[in-house]
Amino acid sequence: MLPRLLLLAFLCLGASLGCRADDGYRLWLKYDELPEASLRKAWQDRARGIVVEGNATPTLQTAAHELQLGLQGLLGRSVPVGAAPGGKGRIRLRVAPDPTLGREGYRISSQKNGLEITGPTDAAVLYGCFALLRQVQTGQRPEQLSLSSQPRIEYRLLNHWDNPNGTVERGYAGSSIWKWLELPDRLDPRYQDYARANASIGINGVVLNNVNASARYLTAEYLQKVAALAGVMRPYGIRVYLSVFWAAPKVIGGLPTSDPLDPKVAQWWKAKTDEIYKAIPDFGGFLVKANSEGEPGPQDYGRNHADGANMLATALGTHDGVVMWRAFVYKANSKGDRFKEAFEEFQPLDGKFSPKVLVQVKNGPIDFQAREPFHPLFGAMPRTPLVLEVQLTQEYLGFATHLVYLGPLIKECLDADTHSQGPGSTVAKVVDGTLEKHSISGIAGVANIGSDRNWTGHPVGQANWYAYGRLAWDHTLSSAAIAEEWTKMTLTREPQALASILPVLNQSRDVYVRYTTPLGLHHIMGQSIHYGPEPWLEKSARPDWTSVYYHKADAEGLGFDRTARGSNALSLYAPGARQVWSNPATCPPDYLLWFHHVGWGQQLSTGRTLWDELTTRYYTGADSVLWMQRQWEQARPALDAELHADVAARLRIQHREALWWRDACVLYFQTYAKRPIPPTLTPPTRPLAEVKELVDLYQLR
Ligand code: BDP
Repeated sequence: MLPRLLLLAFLCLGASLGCRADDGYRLWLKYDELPEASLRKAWQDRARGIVVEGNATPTLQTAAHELQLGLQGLLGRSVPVGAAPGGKGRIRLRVAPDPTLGREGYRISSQKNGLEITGPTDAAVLYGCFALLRQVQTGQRPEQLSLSSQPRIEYRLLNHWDNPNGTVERGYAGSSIWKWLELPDRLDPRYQDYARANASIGINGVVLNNVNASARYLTAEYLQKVAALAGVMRPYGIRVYLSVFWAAPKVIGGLPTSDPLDPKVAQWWKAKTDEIYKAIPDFGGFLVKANSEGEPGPQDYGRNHADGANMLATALGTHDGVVMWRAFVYKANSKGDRFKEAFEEFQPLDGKFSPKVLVQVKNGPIDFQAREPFHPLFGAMPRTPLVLEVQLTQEYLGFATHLVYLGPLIKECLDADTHSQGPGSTVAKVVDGTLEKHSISGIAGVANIGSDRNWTGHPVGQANWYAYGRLAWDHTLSSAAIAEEWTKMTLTREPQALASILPVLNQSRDVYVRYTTPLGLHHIMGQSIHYGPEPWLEKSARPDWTSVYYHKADAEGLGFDRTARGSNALSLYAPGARQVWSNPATCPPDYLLWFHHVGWGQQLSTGRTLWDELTTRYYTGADSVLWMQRQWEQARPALDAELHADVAARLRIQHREALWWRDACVLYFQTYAKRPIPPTLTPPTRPLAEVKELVDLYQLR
């Protein structure tokens, strides 16, 4: 009797604590009891027990355990694993060949006695279990449940930019979650929760370390640590990968060179690769940043990117791994337009890469700006599988302070039409391999994850991790549908609160663009740390790290002329895509200053002059943050108090900083435009000099 009472007391305490203490650790895998009794009952009838059929592999056991954990929480009663196969209300997990599902697709079907989750591999069944939990969590009913889904992209990776010393390059959520000093002896329980979260959205690979890589990861000592992490990930269908330092044969191999065509170098990589596969038989492969931003690479020896990538592919030999070679390059002393550089280096190499190589391309041609046109390499390398790289960590989007839901940004790139094989040749079809008939395909998200209790710093940063995974699995999902799923699983299913929160998520990226870089402005942020406005920046280690290089403000107007009269970067796009942007009169305003130098007094398609439109966007953008605050406030009754207060506080900072961006940019560009702020707007009350000082404060100079 006593234990029962104690349990009751614990539950009561838990329930009362539950009113305040949502620290975000559980992400979208909340599994709190469904509030609706009838819904609970409907699911309970179909979920009395879980049966694993056939060989209970570690992944199937993991799947059964997760399903049990989830259902017990959501339905508020015990759901045993291993219930009698003949019993009613059982959920059967079964690996079964199904040529219509690919390797990782699942099927959930209602049966007379319950439900069945099947798939051709145990990982597929695991994905099916998470899909079923998602149904329950988002409040769907079980009657006539029939679902099947398979991923459109094969390699769905997170890229961590984590360093051996625990720092995270461009990380804003604490330090690295990988505790290299403790590995391989101690496995932080967090690794498993990380793996659960990834598996729940179909991520099947993680690159553990920064692309600006340390050679240390390839030492025998570190490979043991990597192997320990691989052991945690394996039951979740996740493979580990490493970023490699090109000069490793010199730094840790004692060779005098890293020339990819030197037989000793090739032999070193071959032996190293064999050593890795001995420790980690399902190792995923290598990610390489070479001859970029000071990193060494094959060009140091007069070789090209294909020489380097192919040598590594040869080292992989028959091991089941791939090389992801990054196309994020721009020459150290370039005089041209940085927009064109990756294209000029990589496009001529199309057809020269070996079959195990994928070239990894950022979504846009410059560098993860709040809005970029799609990278011109998409569609222009039909004989090479291209990995789309997007950034989830908000390096250029307000760190972990600004609420910016990235679903629309990722989707905008995936949906962009390259016109490479006529209309409808979207980036998504290039990336998933269907357009150019590739047998391998990949997508990578630069992780926004750190040691903060809630993983991502900003609570809504979790939605970006979630949305990335869901789009990597199925790029045809809408970003709004994903936002709704995430919000229901993570925050609330209360209809009024949803009606307040969802527009905030869906519009947040556009709002951010408006108060930072409207009309196609780009790369005008604070130097080095990439935070806050610094449009006046004119001196840096290289011209293409300044702001004036990109906005080109002068007495006449604003914007980078990339037409034939200017850098002609537009010529890199297929005619159909180019046509959309090449005429300033018809170019969508969101991309205008990416491609055109436009006169201050020029009338835009919006009916306003450039100057008036620019200032109006800065003002409406900053004002929209107040709207976001009001919407968030309305959702308060439905949300955990602590979480609500946290986001509300961040929104206050966001508004202050939106005003900072607005005033900095409007006042600075006014020094060129020499026009008054439109009469409907209230001019900034502080002078430009005062705003400039704020940057110094943030940059800690
Ligand atoms: C830039 C980041 C830099 C990264 C680089 C990259 O500022 O820290 O190393 O991208 O992607 O945006 O390699």
